[in-house]
Amino acid sequence: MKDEKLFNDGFVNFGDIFSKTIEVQKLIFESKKLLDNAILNKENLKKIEISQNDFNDDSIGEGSYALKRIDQHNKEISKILQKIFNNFQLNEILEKYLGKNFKVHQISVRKSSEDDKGLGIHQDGPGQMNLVILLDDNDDIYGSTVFLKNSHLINSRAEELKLLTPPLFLKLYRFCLSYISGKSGDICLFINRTWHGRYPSSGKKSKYLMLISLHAEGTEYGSEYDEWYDDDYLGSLPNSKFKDRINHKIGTTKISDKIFLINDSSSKKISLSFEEPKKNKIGNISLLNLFYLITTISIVYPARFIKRCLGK
Ligand SMILES: O=C(O)CCC(=O)C(=O)O
Ligand SMILES: [Fe+2]
Repeated sequence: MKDEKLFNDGFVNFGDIFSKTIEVQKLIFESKKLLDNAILNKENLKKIEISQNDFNDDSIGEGSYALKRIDQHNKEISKILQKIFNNFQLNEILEKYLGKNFKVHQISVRKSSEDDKGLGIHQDGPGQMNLVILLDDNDDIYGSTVFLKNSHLINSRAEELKLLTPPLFLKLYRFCLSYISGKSGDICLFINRTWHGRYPSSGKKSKYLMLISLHAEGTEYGSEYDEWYDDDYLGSLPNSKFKDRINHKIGTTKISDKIFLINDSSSKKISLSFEEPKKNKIGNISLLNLFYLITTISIVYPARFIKRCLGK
């Protein structure tokens, strides 16, 4: 049932599936506290032992902030995440989507502040999925991750079509966008091939969430802006699925210091199947997305042409 929704829409809310087994309120409290402290000390992160690479502001959209490797920075958060990723049912689901060797990479908390200007429509790496834990009730579009529903089925990627649009377009196309509605503590999942962004804030409240990037077997992960987990932190963890998933040296082949390839196996990887365009039948694309494609192309292409002419 939930599978079907995820594969049709590109995103799904599983609900509060961990409310009985994990301390959700503690996770919410500690995550917000950690990011707020980083924002407060953003000019001097060294003082609070946070590396510059772990902290993002503006680079993920003006008026928003994110802190990566939050489990390494906070023991309570780490314990709760270990419980989540060692959960048998969730592990089964994720292995079905991403293959049994899938890796967990960025575990971050993100804040959309009252000044958030939004994040333009984009896609992320092939086969990537994000696990989202809502840290606030999500009952309106403002400051929420937004999606063009079922756009993961569009054959071409947004960058191939040169359709990476600025946040301004989100307001223009609000009626085409969906967001994951839910309550704080809900666990959601999305396919990063789905065209997505973040809607600007209403100016009235901020919104936090936890974003955990999951990478499929046979794909490369890592980036020049990210740091791998410290050996000291990994060494301090009890042996578990979680420990292996976040350790980039297990089940991988090194491509470079910053990029690793995840070992492949014969297991099925549903998230990667969407990257094979022939399987994504055009009939599956909604009229709304077709409308979005046609009208954005007719705005963006001529605008770019005019800009180029004026620039000469
Ligand atoms: O900040 C957001 O809600 C969007 C984040 C995003 O694009 C992602 O996690 O891939
Ligand atoms: Fe993204």
